[in-house]
Amino acid sequence: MIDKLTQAWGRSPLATVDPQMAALIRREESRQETTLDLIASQSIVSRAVAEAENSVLRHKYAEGYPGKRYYAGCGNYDEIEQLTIDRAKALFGADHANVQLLSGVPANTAVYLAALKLGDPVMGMDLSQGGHLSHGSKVALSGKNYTFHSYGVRPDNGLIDYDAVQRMAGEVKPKMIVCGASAYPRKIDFSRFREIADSVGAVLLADISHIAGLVAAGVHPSPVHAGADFVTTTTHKTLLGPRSAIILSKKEHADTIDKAVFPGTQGGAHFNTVAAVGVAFLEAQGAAFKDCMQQIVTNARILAETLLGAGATLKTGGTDNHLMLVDVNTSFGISGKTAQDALETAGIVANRNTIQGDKSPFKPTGIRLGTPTVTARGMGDPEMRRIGGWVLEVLRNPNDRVLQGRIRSEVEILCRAFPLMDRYVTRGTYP
Ligand code: DSN
Repeated sequence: MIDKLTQAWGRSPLATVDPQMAALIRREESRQETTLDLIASQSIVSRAVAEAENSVLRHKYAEGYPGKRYYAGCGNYDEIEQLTIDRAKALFGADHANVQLLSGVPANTAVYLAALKLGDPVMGMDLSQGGHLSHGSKVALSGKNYTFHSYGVRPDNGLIDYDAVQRMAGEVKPKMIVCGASAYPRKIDFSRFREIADSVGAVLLADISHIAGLVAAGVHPSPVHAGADFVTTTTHKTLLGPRSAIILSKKEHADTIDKAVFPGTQGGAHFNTVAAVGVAFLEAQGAAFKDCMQQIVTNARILAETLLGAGATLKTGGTDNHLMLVDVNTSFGISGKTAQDALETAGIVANRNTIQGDKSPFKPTGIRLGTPTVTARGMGDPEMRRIGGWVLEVLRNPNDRVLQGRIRSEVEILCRAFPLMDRYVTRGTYP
């Protein structure tokens, strides 16, 4: 009886075992295949990354670090983790890398645990002005555990107000300054942040989750080269890897960072993901990745120019990275939510975003548009001009369902010319 069970169990395809879930996944595959993803914090992975992530490495605990595990049978895991660590260090030129992070918030949480005491003063960018929840938002653990002081952008031009950051640092004497953003369309001056941190004896954490691929490719200045003590990044945005994160640090922080990750804030790492991150980092050393990162920036610039050329208002007047913030209230007299919904109906997926000056975080007046996914699918200059034209048409006529339907069809035709799913669905996975 037991034999019969074990023989049968585990060998039937998903569509047979759970047709409901299989159908939902198929529906999502179809959605991704036929829509334009302009969400700046997302991207797609290569087939090689997907294969590593979909491996038997998911089956095993390997708590600890290479050569120091709490379980037997970890020899392969030691080599996999060390390979990923070595590739991370080489890619960013860092002294030390921890590659076990489950995602971005755990990465920042571990750095805080390693470098701060409860209640310490810290500075981070305001969430509503482009920062991230884990940079001291009152509703997040960071904001509850530490005394965060938020800096922002200049009202006149939307750029980070470095002079105000310097003044605030002099007043609050932070133990740490957090730089990096989730919605900031310009280059970040990490050297300036280093100078400010040095002037008050603070350590510097750069969260480069959004721009890590650009940094790795030399398309954006590196905080590692600028001397940041800690650098965190997710691996699934411009890095084109699986959903995960890493911490890079100076040598002197290596031990405290590793202890803060495990056992400080996490249990067992997900080693199928660690291996997939390693594959993504190998790919990121190649010429094709560098070309892709350059094109991500070029595509963002072309999209921005298309919108600006038609009179739209972009925060900071444009972009020099992978994203832009469109002030849809000033440009089209609509809310961020209306813009987001109208675009989605037309097959263009983006997110509403607070922009500097918004009174309520619940009623943002901006949308954030990003180019990582469409670029990784192979789209370039002409496609970006078409996409920009569609965005303008939709935002000028947010209630016109006929128009949205027409554009939805055109979007689908464009998307099918840049197929996505063929790289993942192997014959037999979904019979
Ligand atoms: N939520 C992500 C973003 O959209 O920027 C960051 O974690």
